[in-house]
Amino acid sequence: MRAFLVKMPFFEQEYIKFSEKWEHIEDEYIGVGIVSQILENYGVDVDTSCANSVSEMVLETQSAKPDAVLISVMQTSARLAYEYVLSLRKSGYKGLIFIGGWFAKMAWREIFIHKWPVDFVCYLDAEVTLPEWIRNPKASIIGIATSENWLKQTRYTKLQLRQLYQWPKNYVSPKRISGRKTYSIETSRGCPHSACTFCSQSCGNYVLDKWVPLPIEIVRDEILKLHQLYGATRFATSDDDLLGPIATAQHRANELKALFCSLPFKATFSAAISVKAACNESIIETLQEAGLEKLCIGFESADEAQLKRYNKQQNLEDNFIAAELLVKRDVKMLPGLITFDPYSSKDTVKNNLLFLFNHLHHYDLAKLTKKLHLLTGTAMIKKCANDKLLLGDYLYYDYDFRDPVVGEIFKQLQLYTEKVKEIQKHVIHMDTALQQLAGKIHAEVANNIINGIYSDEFMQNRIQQLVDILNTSNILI
Ligand code: B12
Ligand code: SF4
Repeated sequence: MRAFLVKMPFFEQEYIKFSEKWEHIEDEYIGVGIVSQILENYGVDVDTSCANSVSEMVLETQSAKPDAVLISVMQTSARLAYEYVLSLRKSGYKGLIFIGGWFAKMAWREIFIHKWPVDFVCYLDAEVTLPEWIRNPKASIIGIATSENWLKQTRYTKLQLRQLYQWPKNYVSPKRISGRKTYSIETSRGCPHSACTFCSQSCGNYVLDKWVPLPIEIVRDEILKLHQLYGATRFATSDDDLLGPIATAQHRANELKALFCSLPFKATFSAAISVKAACNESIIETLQEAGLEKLCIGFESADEAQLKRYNKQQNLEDNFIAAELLVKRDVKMLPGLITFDPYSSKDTVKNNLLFLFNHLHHYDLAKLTKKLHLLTGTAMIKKCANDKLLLGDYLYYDYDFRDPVVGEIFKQLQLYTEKVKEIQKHVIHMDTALQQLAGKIHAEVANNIINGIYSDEFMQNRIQQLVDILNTSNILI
């Protein structure tokens, strides 16, 4: 069999141009690497797409002449994926089309309801389903829906599907390319909470016990392999929650520390942990000793009502305790803070930005306009639909703000971001102290906007101040 593998590009990646995120997390997506490796393990010839537009992708597919096109889709590339599938069929392609990835996990029923001209949609992980499909694509496989069996598949319960899940036993090391600064590794899958109203894990998580750790020996082998092949010493863990349930989080941190400290070379890693775990100083200390370089941490909100609406596992107090601890221990952070959601009030915005500036001492420009992405299949969608705030469709949902004042604040912050973002691209190359100085300027403008002062002159004045700082630092713009 010849397969053509597509990682659907994102249609919107504007923030990468000025966000500091990309310094530590590379754009490596291991889901496709795993799919590719499984196909090769079973003797399938795999071509991988490098194209960045639908027309190029169609041309590439035509010249690859595959029997099957396999596409990995995230919510943010769903519409593009739909366009590609339609264009491909229009171009005369008659082979198999197979959709997988997080969008498929969440929206597989929608794909059939809307009659996409595709043959298979995988809503479980590839390790669990793909080998059987390669052996016999005509078989009826739980986790791979077709237009004939999808209605039947909707009747499986989460519990039944979870019983199928055996990830550590069939772990597949993803296919890689050389030359990355950071390599992604998995140490676990799933999330022990799996209940946030906006997150995919709350309804697309089929992991047994909701979170499953990979045996530490497998993690070690993968790290050693990546070091030997590519000289890798920096790793980005792809786990939603590195440490799992809070009761065993310290134990897992100890295991990871023992692993990293026993490596024959010095390695560092970035990771996501829960706020609950981050309230525990001993856990943070253990991770720092293990080589933690950067922590992704989902505070999500510093506003009581919003935190409840998101159904996070931590409470407001936990957020402040964790923030204080992480700042005290000088942990580099990528804080998750979703300020704007359909129900945000002026106070929500204020509380979040105050938390960001005054407690986290974080001034990333992208945070000013951080708006909740509504993901198909999540509880938040249902709430917004009931309240008639929902716009768009399952391919890309948007919404109106319930409070028009919040809509105006968002618009003004967007306006400022637009004006300043080219300058900010220079700012991210400055040293930390200067970056903070620039951040304080952003904070000042944001504060004014929240307080209803929309002055173009003030914005221009502060932007000029920023330019002056850059010029005195010999960064010419
Ligand atoms: C690393 C990561 C990123 C990285 C890199 C992503 C990339 N380059 O693709 C960055 C930082 C860029 C990122 C950004 C975003 N991300 Co992100 N990210 C992740 C994270 C933490 C790990 C991804 C991963 O490696 N998973 C491990 C692999 C093994 O699992 P997998 O990807 O699901 O792949 C398996 C299956 O899906 C399946 N599969 C996948 N493809 C295919 C294809 C076929 C044909 C088949 C059969 C099977 C199959 O088999 C694979 C192997 O088991 C996930 C959470 C998670 N744990 O998955 C979130 C996640 C993918 N991200 C998510 C979101 C929402 C975002 C953002 C929109 C966040 C935001 N608001 O800005 C942006 C979108 C980027 C954009 N501009 O559009 C959501 C996706 C929601 C959705 N329904 O699509 C996730 C699931 C987080 C969550 N819990 O909700 N992300
Ligand atoms: S946001 Fe984080 S804690 Fe909440 S369900 Fe998703 S992965 Fe779990």
